Amino acid sequence: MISVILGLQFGDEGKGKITDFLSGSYDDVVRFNGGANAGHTVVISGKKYKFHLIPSGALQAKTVILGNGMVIDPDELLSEIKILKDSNRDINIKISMNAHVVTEMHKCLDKKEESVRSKLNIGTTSMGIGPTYEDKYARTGIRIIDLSDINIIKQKIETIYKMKRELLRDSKFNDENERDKLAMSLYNLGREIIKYVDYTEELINNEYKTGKNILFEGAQGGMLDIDFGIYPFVTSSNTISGALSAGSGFSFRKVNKVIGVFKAYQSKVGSGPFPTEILNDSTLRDLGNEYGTTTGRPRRVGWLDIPLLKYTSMLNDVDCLAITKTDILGKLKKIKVATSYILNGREINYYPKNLSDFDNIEVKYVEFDGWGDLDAEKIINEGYNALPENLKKYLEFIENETGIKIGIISLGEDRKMTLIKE
Ligand code: 2SA
Ligand code: GDP
Ligand code: MG
Repeated sequence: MISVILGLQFGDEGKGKITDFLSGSYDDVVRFNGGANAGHTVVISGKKYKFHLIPSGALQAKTVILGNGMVIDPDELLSEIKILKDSNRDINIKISMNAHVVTEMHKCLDKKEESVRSKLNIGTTSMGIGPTYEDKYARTGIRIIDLSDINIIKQKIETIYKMKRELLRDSKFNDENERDKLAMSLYNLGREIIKYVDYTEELINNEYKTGKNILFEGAQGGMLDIDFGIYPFVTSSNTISGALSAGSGFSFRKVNKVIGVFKAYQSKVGSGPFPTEILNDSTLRDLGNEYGTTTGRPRRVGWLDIPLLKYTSMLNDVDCLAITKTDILGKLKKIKVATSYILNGREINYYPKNLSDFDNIEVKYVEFDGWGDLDAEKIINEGYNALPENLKKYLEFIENETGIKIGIISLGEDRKMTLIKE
């Protein structure tokens, strides 16, 4: 079985939880986009694990692979590997030679770029993601394989510095000695990383040929996609299912199942339009503990948005939906769901592209009653029919609107609080 898991909203849908839950049935789990901007949380019997670079299947799969589409911060990578080793998890970690390297200079550039964006400030995670992808596409980027050659590292740092000199003018990287120090530290980190480096595209395809089950894990969400998200309030990579091919070297034609994860409501970190945002009321944020896994930033929260969900389900060609945080949303007495948008008096059947349209759209909602606290253990034992009627109504409404079945229902943060609907 070859599957891919994607987020269908603005990230933080609970992809990490669903990836971990499913990964017991897979041999390999592969990341193909983004970097340490991702924060994927997994909870097992109350113990919390946070993954940023390492795929969230690391607690169950035999091999985890960091594909060429990723941007990798070597310091962060080594500290995540150490956490896994310290917990005695015996796992194969493989990293693509072609993945790009995030350096301290990129993190510095991320902050500088944000400061010059002014009103169009994105609210990035400051993890150096954008500047590293910029260098990749400018063909000046440092790849993982380059870390074994100090001369190449130095040359590339000088080229990046020359291209971005204006932004780096008042930073420590204006000093040649600091750039040399950076090159040397990357070279030293490279010596530790080299043992994990491999021809990952060959590896993944060979695993497929020998009948292994492979799970691809997307980072961020459909509305943060560089092409289809609400540009420019997006991340710098493609976050949809099709990206797995370019980001890992494995053909999308062989994928059997696309699993789209969405939260029962919505959250967003960073700036930009959020049509169903709940303003001036932090109840849902507090109930759902909606704070960034990577940065700790408070997340903006809002109601589930059906036009958005239909759009990202189309882009990803979703076969099966997974809903998370049903336990949180049900605590509210009244719940709203956006069903359509009105622009200039007319219902629109597309997701707006023009930023100014977001200032003028009116959102139409339908209302549901909450379903109170969930008895997860009883529901897992007895199955779908043991769900509260109001939650069933909510789920069936979403299935009817999207035309896609909900196959996984998450009832709490812990791995075991997960219901599979046959
Ligand atoms: P970047 O850093 O260049 O990728 O930021 C660009 C936009 O993408 C958003 N983004 C995210 N949104 C939600 N969650 C993300 N991961 C972390 C988490 C976020 C955190 O799991 O909680 O800890 O704050 C993530 N990564 C990128 C970002 O907010 C910008 O809007
Ligand atoms: P990801 O980036 O999509 O992997 O999501 P994050 O891990 O950043 O954020 C999702 C948060 O919701 C994490 O803290 C999860 O532990 C938590 N979570 C996932 N599913 C559920 C659920 O069904 N109920 C509750 N209460 N928490 C959940
Ligand atoms: Mg997250």
